[in-house]
Amino acid sequence: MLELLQPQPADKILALMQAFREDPRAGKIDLGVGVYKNAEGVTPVMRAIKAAEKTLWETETTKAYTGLAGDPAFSDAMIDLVLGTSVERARIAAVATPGGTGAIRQGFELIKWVNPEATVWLSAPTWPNHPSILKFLKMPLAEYRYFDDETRGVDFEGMLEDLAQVKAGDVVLLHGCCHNPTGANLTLAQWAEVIAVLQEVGAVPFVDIAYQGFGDGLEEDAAAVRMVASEMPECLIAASCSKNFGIYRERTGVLMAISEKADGQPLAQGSLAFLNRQNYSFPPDHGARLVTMILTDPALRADWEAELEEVRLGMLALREQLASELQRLSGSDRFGFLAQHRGMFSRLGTTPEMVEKLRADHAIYMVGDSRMNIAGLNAQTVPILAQAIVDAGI
Ligand code: PLP
Ligand code: TYF
Repeated sequence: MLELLQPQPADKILALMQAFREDPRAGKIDLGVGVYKNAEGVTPVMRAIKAAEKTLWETETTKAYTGLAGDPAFSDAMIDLVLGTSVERARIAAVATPGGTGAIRQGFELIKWVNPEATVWLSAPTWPNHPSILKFLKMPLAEYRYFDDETRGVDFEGMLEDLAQVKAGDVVLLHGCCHNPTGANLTLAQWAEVIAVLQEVGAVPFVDIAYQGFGDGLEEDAAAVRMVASEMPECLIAASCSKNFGIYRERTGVLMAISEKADGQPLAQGSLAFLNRQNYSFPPDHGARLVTMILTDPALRADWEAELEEVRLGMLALREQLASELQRLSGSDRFGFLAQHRGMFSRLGTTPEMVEKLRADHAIYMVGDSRMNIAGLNAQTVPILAQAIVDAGI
């Protein structure tokens, strides 16, 4: 049997992470994988997580199974964080999943299960795991225009034109904030226009939110998903706790399914729990429990929010420093988009050959599509990157 397996292409982002580790050059700069790093290049355990872990160690009395949906208190806390009061609680079904990826995977399986013909529409470009999972599940997928290579902003007209072609019952996957890989995001006024088109064509939105708190703030970053959830009859949401709680390896996420009416919720809830059972029975608990403790304890929550805000403002300062350094060195405003983009990533907008040249000549690692992880920089490396970009003639 096993001899029938075919080798599969490597995940380019993870392959880059490995290549960086193996590069012996001093002063190498890692702008690859999307993991937050502080100015010392460390991905710290957040203070509130450490405090919650200590309390958990002291107070946890059992590690017996939770439930197929995970601990309902985790779902409640995450619904509150992501959706606030935008949607009637009784309409929302939710289950814990292994990370945001697990939520996306479960969401895709739910779509395939109920409507195998539904096409899932992805932004061009998007996080590579979106198309990869859809292809693996043999689900129909299509792309809508999203990024404008010239302006490095959103090609909004193209996006609306493409979304107008979506068939009723198709699913449109949207990044809730901090678009990966481009860093270019819709304004709230543009979200309202997108929602109007989705309503008109009868599409189901699936919002992937993996960076809440990394863009404009916890509440601000949730504004779009709240607008979608409150105005569309139905909606799926995959939320990740990996980045904003810094618990990448704990695999903590949630899948929400919002039914048109509250009487549809029990069926959706039962179906999500059933899907969990088919794939792994019970979702991981440790990270979910820490998140619940933090979100429901006022002191822990305040400390978490304060640290997250430091992280967010640090990335924003790096964006501004890089944009102004590039303006100074190039004498042009063409890199101003770096200060406009939000989240961890910006797409520089250059060729794979230039990306390779930066790696070979300067030990600067970015993804082949010229996506940079801004958090991989610090105040000392920003001028080095800016000089390398200008020297390469980008
Ligand atoms: N969605 C997007 C857009 C992402 O960038 C990520 C990144 O890791 C995820 C989902 C899933 O994250 P995780 O599975 O680590 O929670
Ligand atoms: O886009 C990124 O870099 C993050 C981390 O298979 C990541 O989302 C990258 C690849 C992958 C899983 C997570």
